[in-house]
Amino acid sequence: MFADMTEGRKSGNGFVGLGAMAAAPELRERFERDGFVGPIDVLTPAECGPVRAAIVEILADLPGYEPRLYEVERAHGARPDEVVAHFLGGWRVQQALRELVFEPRITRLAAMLLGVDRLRFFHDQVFSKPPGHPGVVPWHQDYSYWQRTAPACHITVNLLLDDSDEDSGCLQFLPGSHRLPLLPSIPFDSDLEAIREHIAPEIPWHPVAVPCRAGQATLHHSYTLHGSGPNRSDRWRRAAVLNYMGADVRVADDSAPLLRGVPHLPKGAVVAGECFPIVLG
Ligand SMILES: O=C(O)CCC(=O)C(=O)O
Repeated sequence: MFADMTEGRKSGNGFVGLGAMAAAPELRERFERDGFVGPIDVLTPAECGPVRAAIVEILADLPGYEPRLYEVERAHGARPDEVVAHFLGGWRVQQALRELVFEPRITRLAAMLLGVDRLRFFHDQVFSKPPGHPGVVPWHQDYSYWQRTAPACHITVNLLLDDSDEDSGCLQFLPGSHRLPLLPSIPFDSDLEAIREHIAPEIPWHPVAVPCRAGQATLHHSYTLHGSGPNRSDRWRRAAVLNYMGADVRVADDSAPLLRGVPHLPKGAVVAGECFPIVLG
C-alpha cells in the first residue's frame, strides 16, 4: 500500500510526507503491532516557533509559573544541571500550548490510533533538554502514573519542537512492550534503565530510537515502554506532550484531585469538566 503513495517517505515505523490520515490503516496496524508510531508530520517547522517561545517563557520563570501549573518536576528544581526540566499544565498558562491541545491534526490522529470516536484531553507535559545536558527520562510506561483513572484507554502524543536524534536524546521505544503487564512507576530522577530490574531477563531488550524533525511527532500506547538519553549535542531538544484518553474513562481513586488545582471528582465519575475537555467527537 505504501507503494501507491509515491510522494511519501517511510521513516522509523511511521509515515511522513503525506497527510498521516491518508495512511491510517498502516499506522493503526503498526501501532497495534509495536505500541507506537512515528515520526509523523504534524506541525510545520514554522509553527513550532510560538510553541518553543511559550516554553522558553515558562522555563525562564518556573517558580513564578508553578502555582498555575499542575506539577513541576521537583528533582529538576533541586538539581537543574542533572535532571531534565519537566512540567505539566502549560496549556493553562500559554496560548500556544493551549492551541496544541485542540489541534485537529493531533486529535484526529490520536483518536484514530486509540480507536475511539470521542477523545478527551487528560493533561499536557513539556520535556526540555538544553545542549549538552546529561539528564535522561528513565524508561517507563505512562499508565503506571495514571492508575487513578480507568480503564487504561489513553494515548500519548510526543511532539518535537527541535530536530532530535540519538545525539540529542530522542525518544526510544521497546517495540511490543504494550503487551507487557503494568510495571512499577519509576521516579523521574532514576537511572535511564532502572526499569530493567522489573523486567524478566528473557524479554528481549531491543530499543528503537525515533529521530524526529521539529514539528514531527510520535504516538504511543499507555503501556509502551519508552525513555530518552542525555543530550550530547550542541542543540536543544524540547518536546510538548499531549496526553489524551477515551471519553468514558473514570476516576478510579478519589483520594485527591487527579491533578493539582482541578475539581475533586468522586470515584466512579467520568473524568469530565472544563479541565478535561472533549477535543474530538
Ligand atoms: O520526551 C521525552 O524524552 C520523554 C517523553 C515521555 O515520557 C512521553 O512522551 O510520555
